[in-house]
Amino acid sequence: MDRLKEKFLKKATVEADNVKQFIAQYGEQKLGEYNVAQVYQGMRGMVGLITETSKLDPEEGIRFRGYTIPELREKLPKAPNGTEPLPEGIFYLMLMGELPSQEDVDDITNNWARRSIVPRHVFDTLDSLPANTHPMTEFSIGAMAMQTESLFAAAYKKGINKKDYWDYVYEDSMNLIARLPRLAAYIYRRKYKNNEHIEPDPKLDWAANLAHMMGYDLFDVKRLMRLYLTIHVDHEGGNVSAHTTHLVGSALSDPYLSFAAGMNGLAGPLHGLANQEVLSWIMELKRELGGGLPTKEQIADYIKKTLAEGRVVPGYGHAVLRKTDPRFLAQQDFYKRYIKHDDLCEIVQMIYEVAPPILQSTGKIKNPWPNVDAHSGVLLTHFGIVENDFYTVLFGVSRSLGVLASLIWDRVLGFPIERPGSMTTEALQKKFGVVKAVS
Ligand code: CMX
Repeated sequence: MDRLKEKFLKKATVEADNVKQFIAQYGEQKLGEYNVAQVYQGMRGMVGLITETSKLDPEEGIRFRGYTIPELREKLPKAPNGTEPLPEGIFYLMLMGELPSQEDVDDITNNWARRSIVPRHVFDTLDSLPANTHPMTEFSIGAMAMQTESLFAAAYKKGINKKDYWDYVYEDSMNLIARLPRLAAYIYRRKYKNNEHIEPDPKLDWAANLAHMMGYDLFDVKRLMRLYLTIHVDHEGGNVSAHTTHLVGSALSDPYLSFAAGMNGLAGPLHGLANQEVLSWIMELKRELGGGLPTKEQIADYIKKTLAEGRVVPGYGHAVLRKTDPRFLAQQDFYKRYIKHDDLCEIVQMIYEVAPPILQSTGKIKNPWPNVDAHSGVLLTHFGIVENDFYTVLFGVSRSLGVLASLIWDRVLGFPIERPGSMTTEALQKKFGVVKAVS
């Protein structure tokens, strides 16, 4: 048994017992009321899930096991000479509920390096796809192709005790996480770099190795990749990618199937694909104005035109947040600290000043502030990663850490198959005594 798994088992045994007792004692207590609009409008604000790894506050933003992003940038272990956290550390925090030591993080780096070999047939599957396949489709197919390796599926077929589900889900999750950088880099190099691939470097940490296999060995790119893969990991349980992974996993579909399903949700333009959309939208703005830095007035006109065309302003708004996303602020800080001047990053700053009042003036957008996707693409572009339809894959590599840590906990806590109730409009109207006019 690996070191992390041994420590996790001790913690999980205590916590599973705690939850069991809590349900037995408080199971009948009421949690609140919800209304008809919430049922029709995406279940906003209805608590219907337990997610242990992180919690989102509308005003303050995300906390991972109680820690904010600025706290984690300071407290989580770093690579030698590094200034940004290693994503291995936030995985440990989400899984174990406590900050890792440097030894804990190094142990995970080595653990994932040992598990990182991607089977050949996964590359063959990707090679059979047409060149115009979207990288997110390839990423999801790649994760699905790896499902042949699922220890959970194999064990379930043989017959395993419910008590042991978590063990196989842990193994599958660790293997999948370990292999995702190689999968992502393969997709990148196949599509944009003449199908010329770069072997992993077993001495590098998880994020730096991804940058390396994509073809970026500069210290600055590795630093950005570590921050990027740390801040995108998790956003409590109700967002589409986390919720989908959890939902599909509740049917005891193995981690490969569950994660791929989550990634299909992340690939939507209202969710993770917004990072691709932001860059396209900014480039379209630049093209329309003939290049160079736009003025604030030009940006304002462009935003108004976007809204008038019935499109969304990508990178702005959020279903839960009601303030600027701290993940946006972490990236803004990265820009100010390490890059200092870049035209596209300056445009992002100008949009930040101009967009909120315009969005607010529509009277319907509940959160006029930027989310994580408003900034990420311009930082990657600064370092030469200009292929914006690849950006959501990087988001997906990071998101694996949160959704799979949660999936392990789902099985430890013995959560059942998810199956909320639904109603027809007719039944609901009848409940409230609505009489339909006869046409
Ligand atoms: N631009 C234009 N209109 C927007 C908007 C935006 N950025 N954000 C919200 N709206 C609109 C909604 O489309 C909705 O319009 P209708 O009433 O006509 O349907 C109205 O404002 C109210 O929406 P809301 O309650 O404020 O927002 P939702 O919770 O429904 O949606 C989100 C949240 C993120 C999907 C939405 O803000 C949006 O589409 N933003 C742009 C896409 C984006 O950046 N997504 C990334 C989110 C972060 C992530 O998951 O990666």
